[in-house]
Amino acid sequence: MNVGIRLAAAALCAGLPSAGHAADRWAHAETLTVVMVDNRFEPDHLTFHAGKAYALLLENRGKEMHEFTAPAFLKAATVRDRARLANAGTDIVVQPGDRARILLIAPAKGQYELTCADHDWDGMVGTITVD
Ligand SMILES: [Cu+2]
Repeated sequence: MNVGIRLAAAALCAGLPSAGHAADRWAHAETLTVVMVDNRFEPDHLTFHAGKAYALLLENRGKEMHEFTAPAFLKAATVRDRARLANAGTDIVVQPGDRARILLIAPAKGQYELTCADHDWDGMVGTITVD
């Protein structure tokens, strides 16, 4: 009986370090804020470091709905909660006055396109650099 309890406790503790490590990875995520206004991103050039964890905070301060449309970037990144992504994982929709916080690990080095699918015609575009 005692041996059984001890084994169970050992198994439980053995499971904790990895769970704690995964939580740490997100706990130390660096916040990168992008403000969306009518009709542009501020800033419109974003830089991430490959393999680093980020909390991408999107704030829509405009009167229009805006989207963070970055298909290649979002598909290549490790996104913690992919259900938050719209349009087959290619973008993040943010309603006027709303905000979205997406935890992700930046993908491989490179340049990635950023647009707002609703206002790219009006120059609501940007660039994402991963170095
Ligand atoms: Cu827009």
